[in-house]
Amino acid sequence: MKIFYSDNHRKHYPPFEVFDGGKRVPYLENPNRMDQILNALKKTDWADLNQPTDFGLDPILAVHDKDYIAFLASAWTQWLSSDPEVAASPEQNAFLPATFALRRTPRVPSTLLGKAGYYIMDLSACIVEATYAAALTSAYCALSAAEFILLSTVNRPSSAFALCRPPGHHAGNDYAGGYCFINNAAVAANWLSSKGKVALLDIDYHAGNGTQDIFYERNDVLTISIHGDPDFEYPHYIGFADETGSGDGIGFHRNFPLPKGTGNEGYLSTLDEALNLIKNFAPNYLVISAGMDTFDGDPLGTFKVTREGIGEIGKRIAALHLPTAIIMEGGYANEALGTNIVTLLENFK
Ligand code: SP5
Ligand code: ZN
Repeated sequence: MKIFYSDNHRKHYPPFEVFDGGKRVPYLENPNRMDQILNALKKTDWADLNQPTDFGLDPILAVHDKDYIAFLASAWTQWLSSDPEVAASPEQNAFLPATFALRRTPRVPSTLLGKAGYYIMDLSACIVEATYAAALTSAYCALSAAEFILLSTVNRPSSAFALCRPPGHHAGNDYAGGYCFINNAAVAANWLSSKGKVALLDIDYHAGNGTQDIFYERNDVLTISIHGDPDFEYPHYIGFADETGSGDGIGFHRNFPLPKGTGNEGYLSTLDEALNLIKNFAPNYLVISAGMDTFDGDPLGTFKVTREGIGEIGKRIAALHLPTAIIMEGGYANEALGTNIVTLLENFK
């Protein structure tokens, strides 16, 4: 199986994030996640690791606001030169606002911190020097996987895995959040949408709010997310069952919020509903936002999906026999992450 990965993410390693209650904790979305996955993939005889192609900025700007991308590109440098304390020990710092734009208006502030509260939705999208380059390369991994499934005509519907870090599904057109800066899966799905109908299924534990926002008024990309009910879980304000699209997009977004403690049985019966919607839509291409934080024991999740459950999820998605780009999202039980990803991907090789 074609896998697209780059080491460019490594220096994107903020020294902390902030949890509920103002608790400063080590950054859970860390480079070790990739090492766990790489080690497990290298033990298989089917993982074919490739560097991503540079697609330039156009496919990114087709999904993201240009002023937001310019903000991401320059935020760290500006932050560094704005404060001597940061300049004195940059490695102990991360760029984060403390004030957020509640129900914002279209007016973008002119100052760095004003922009930060406008473009960032929470305290886990920390920006450091290497963040923008890492986010761009991560999107190129997703685009490379999309290009591979588009071009490969050999042996039946093909699939490819984009080992993306940072993840993407919480990033919207003009905002970062939840460890995400550029929405890799949305960039890939939008790129594919010029070649055919696309379905994007998000199986990360958290609602794919960024993806939902980006495609909400479109009917050429069906977006579906299965996740912890936002009534109790991050991102809290979006991802409810009655949000089904607007304008031309009515009926082309679906959310499946599930209760705390959801296990294999509850998850798989919901997955079957989602897969039926995809079958009825009859897409040419499938993009999967593949978060592994539904796994029992994930430090950010409450679900009880087991390794066997993840295998079954992979099997049922693969049974659609669609060209499929699998995009890495979350998953923080690092010691199980490699095995879980291999268990998912085995169904697509
Ligand atoms: C890509 C992805 O999975 N992003 C998830 C970001 C979630 N950030 C929310 C942090 C809320 C912390 N709650 C701590 C609960 C620990 N039991
Ligand atoms: Zn997640």
